[in-house]
This record gives sequence, C-alpha cells and structure tokens, in this order.
Amino acid sequence: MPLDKKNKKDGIPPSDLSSCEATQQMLAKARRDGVVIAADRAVDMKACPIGADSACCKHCNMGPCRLVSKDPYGKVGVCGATIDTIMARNFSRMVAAGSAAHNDHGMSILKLFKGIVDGTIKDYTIKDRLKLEQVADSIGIKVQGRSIQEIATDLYTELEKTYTQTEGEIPFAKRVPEKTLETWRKMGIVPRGAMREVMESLSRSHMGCDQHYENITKQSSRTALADGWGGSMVATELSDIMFGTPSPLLVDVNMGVLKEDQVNIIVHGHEPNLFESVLAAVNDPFYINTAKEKGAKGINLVGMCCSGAEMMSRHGVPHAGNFGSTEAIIVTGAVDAMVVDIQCIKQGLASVAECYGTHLITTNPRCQIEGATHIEFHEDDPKACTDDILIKAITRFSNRKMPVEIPKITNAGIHGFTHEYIEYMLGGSFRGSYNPLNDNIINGRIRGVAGVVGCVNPRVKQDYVHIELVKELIKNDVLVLQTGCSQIALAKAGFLVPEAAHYAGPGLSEVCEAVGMPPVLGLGSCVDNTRILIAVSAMVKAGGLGETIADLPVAGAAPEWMSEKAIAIGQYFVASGVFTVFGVSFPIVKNTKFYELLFDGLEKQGLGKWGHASDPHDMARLIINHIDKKRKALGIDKARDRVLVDMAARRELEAA
Ligand code: XCC
Repeated sequence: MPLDKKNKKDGIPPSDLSSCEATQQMLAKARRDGVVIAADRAVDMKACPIGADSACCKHCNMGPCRLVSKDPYGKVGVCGATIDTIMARNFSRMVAAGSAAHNDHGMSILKLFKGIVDGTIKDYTIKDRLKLEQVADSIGIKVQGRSIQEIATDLYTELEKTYTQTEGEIPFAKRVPEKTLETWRKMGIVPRGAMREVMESLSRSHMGCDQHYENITKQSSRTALADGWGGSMVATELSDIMFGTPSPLLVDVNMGVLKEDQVNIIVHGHEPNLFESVLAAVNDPFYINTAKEKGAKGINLVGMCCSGAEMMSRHGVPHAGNFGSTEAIIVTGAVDAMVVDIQCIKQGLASVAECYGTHLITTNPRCQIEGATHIEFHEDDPKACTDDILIKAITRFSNRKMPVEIPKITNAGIHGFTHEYIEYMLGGSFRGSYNPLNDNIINGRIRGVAGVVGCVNPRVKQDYVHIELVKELIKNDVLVLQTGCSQIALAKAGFLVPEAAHYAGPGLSEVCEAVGMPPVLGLGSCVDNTRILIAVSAMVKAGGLGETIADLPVAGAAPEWMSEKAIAIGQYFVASGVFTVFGVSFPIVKNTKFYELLFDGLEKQGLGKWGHASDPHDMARLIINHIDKKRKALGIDKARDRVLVDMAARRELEAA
C-alpha cells in the first residue's frame, strides 16, 4: 500500500505522531519503504463528526437517523427517539461489546481451568495453590482440610455462574465492599450473569424497546460490572492460579528487545494460554538447535499489548511495545513471525507483514484475518500449533532477504505488581495490610491514588497524553497504578523504576524511597484492571477512608482510549464509585440530559462519574481536584497543608 505523493512529501513529522522514538524511527522507515501504518492512516481518515458525538442512530432501517449536535433537541429520529435515547443506546452497545470481549476472554480461561481440573488438558497445571485457596475462600468455598482437586472443582463450578447464571448475583459480588454493594442493590444493578446482561443490553437497545436514557444507563452499569467484577476478574484470578501470580521483576521494554541475529517471534493479543505454550516451545532444545543450524544464535520470544504485559509480569518475557507500535515493529524487517490471538489485532498488520515477508499467524477461531496464515491453537494439543509456528519462523530467519533495522532502544523497568504484592510490600509478610497505604493517604504524604490505564490511539500523539498525565499526577503526590498499553508507554518513558521517585512530589517520593518502590506501579494487562478494583476494595476495608469506594480519594483515567473494552472498563469503574476521566474525544453531546447523567448524576446516585479532557494537564487538574474534594469530605484535607508545594518550592527542590 504505497503512500500517496502528497503524504510522502508533506507527511506530518513522525515526532508529532508518537512520543516513542522507536516507533518514530519505524514510521520514517515505513514512509521510505512506501508502507502505510495506522499513524498515517489516521491523518488521512478524518473521524466522522456525527459518529464522534454519538448523534447518529443506525439500529433500524427507518434511518440511519442523524441528529444535530449543535441543536440536540431540535430533531428526533424517525421513530421519535430523542438525542438522549440515541446516545444512551449507542453507549450501552459499546459497553456490551466491551464487556462481551472481556467475558469471552474470561470464559476461555475458565474452560482451560476446567480442562486442568477434569484432566482433559495435560500441558498446563495449577501453579499457585495459595491463590487458589484465597480466591475460593473469598467467595465462600470451604478450603480447610480439602484437596486442591476438590477446591478447584468447586471453584470452577462457582465461577461458571459469572457467565451462565440468569438470576441472583455473580460470585465475585461477595468481594465488593458492603456499602458499595448496598448501593448497587438499591439501584438494581448487581449483575446476574454476563451472558444475561450482555443479551439484555442488546435487547433493550433494539429499536422500540428501552427509551429512557436513565433506565438504559442502569443496564449499562450492570453489564459493565459483569465485566469488572465478572469475566475480567475471573480471567485475572484463574490466570494467576494456573500460570503463577506475578511479583515484581526487572524487564526490558521497547523495540530494542528484538535481536538481529536471532529468530524473532512476537506474540500479540490478550489470552495468555497461547503465549504460555509458545514460551514452552521456544525453550525446546530441538528448536533451539534447529535455529542454530540455520545460522541463528537462538530464538527470541517477545510480547506486545496485553498478553505481552501478562507474560512480562509473570515470567519477565521482554515487551516490544504497545498497540501503537504493532505495525511499526514489523517495519524493522526483523520479525520472523507475529503470532496473534484475539482483540486489538489491526487488520493493517496483514499488508505490512506481507511487505516485509513476516509470517502473520492467527491462532484463534474467533479471530482470522484475510491474508494471514491460520494455524488453530488448541489447549489440549498446543504443540500441533506451536511446532508449526516455530518451523515457519526459523525458515523465515534463514531466508531473510531484506535489510534489518532495529531501533536500539530498550527501557528496563519493574513490572508485576499485584494487589497481593502491594499488601505485602507495605506491610511485610507477617502483617501485610493496606493500613500503611491508608495511613500515608490520611497523613497527606500520598494525596490519593489514580489508575492510569488503557489504549493508545493514533488520533493523538502516541504515549504523550499518558506520560504527561502521569508526570503531573506523581508530581502532585498521587500514586499511580497502571495496566495495559498505558503501562508500556510509561515504561518506555522510564517511569517504572524506583529512581523515578525524584519526579514525584516530596510526600510520595518519601514513601517510595522508604519502600523502594517506583511512584508508578505496573499491574499488567487490561483484564488486570480488576487488581485495581480489589486494591480499592482493600483500601475501604482497611478503614479510615470512608465506607464505600466512592468515598476514597482515588480516580481513574484512560487518556488515549480507543476500544469498546475501554468504555466498558470506564463504566465499571464509574459504577464501582470511581471518578473516571477519558481523553481523546467522548461519544456524547454536551448540554443534554444523558451528558448530565454520566458526568454528574451518577455521582449523586452514590456511584462515581465520568470526566473528559483531551489535554493531559486539564485531565490531571480534574483528577487532583476530585481527590482533594474527597479528602475534604473525609476531613483529611488539613493534613496535606504542610506538604503542599507551590512552584517556588518546587524550583527550590529541583535546584537542590
Ligand atoms: Fe488494546 Fe489490551 Fe487498549 Fe491496548 S490497552 S489497545 S484494549 S491492548 Ni488493554
């Protein structure tokens, strides 16, 4: 796909499109090679302004109906649907799609767990027995005096209800702080089972069904909660049980993890099952020897996106970059095979891979791509797939014809934090607890906690909004928890190391130095956002910061979001009580009732609320103001007076 001349001549400088220097280098090379990747396509493809405002309804054939954002109540759809109904329905379908994606992922993890339990799957085992017992115990399964097999069987049976149950409450509702759960019960938004909630969201948003934006939004909350406290949480917890709960380790991130003299295999996607098996395969002496016979020094396995983040956290597998770099990395010419499973796999990869002779291999029946090679992966016979992948990658290495150009950039950082590790790190193994964190919030050293997560989006400069936002937050003593592509952005910017404490305000840096932790803690993939839910629940339970998640001085942000999964995540954080700020643009028309509900009304109902800002400094301001508002409501605002830093004090500190 060659660039048109105009774009080639006048193309926006790569440094304006990405903060990631490796991606910039590859974008420049792609242009020289006449290859187009998403960053350039986004420049060429203007976003549809009506869709961007969610002012269009295409749920039936009387339309599609377009309303006018500047005069939102001037028109209704052919059926009479108002702007609020249309936006609430569109929003609910985004939540349903996002929740479906995470629940689908969680179900496949559950299926693997079942296979281990019933003995039909032999290539995987239960690695973390302690976590198995903890998770079982957390939902009321008896663990004392019982065998692993018995506990695991009960856990499988119970967790299956997360998806299939049609009445009642999903199992992990038992982990929700009491008062938060009470609010949900009053509002009727405790999820029954994910399949039911996703189905009902689609049914209600069908033409001529639910036409009250408030009622539609309640169902959106329920469907989103079935993701966060449902499918995603099952995915994280069972993955920990099967593959090991992460603990902090030093890992290299960025394109420099590719090795010119080795067979490079990238696994990119979301479910760790495939990646775990590829990891086993690349350590098979037979393939290592075969690669050496073909002139390679070895086989180099690296990850990208979310499954990459999980493998990095659990096993220290190097990570080559986030969603914004998946096409760009193929431009190195060094990728012998890119193996993908599900979600966030750009179709554009196929043509880029073709240009550089890289094998693009799809492995999952739910995600095939025209032009890619499909080798289906089955957990009960993983080698049938992984053997084929290795043979293809090694053969491509021995036939490399094109020059290889690998950006020589790697960034070492500490990854693999979890809710469990935070507890241990702060309290020690005998008195592990969240009390020290709460105490430091109460005494003002830590102003609050923010989860900065989610995608990168070629509509904005890659990584830039994440980095600037996080810098501003830690400077103001806000401890940052990260997952997904956002974590990789900050890792590349060098913030996931204890030394980054010097970017933090005096209170936060004091805590970081005392504990030896970075001011930015990486918790893994997007389903691992549930680790943040558990962490905030633990903060409520530790006491001193209110009774519900909504009382805590915490906030969330997805500064460069793009996927429907991000909207589902945003809504489950909001419904859990967290103020959540999204960047880029938000699919909503201002000065409408639906806007008021999402950005204000939900908070009045006892939940969290949405915020939006595209500028990272505005975003930081919104978050810090919210944290301060919550501190004030808790009566702990005074404690911070002595650690407040103005610009003069900051300059003094910097000079020192
Ligand atoms: Fe996808 Fe999960 Fe978004 Fe990254 S952050 S672009 S969803 S890979 Ni999860």
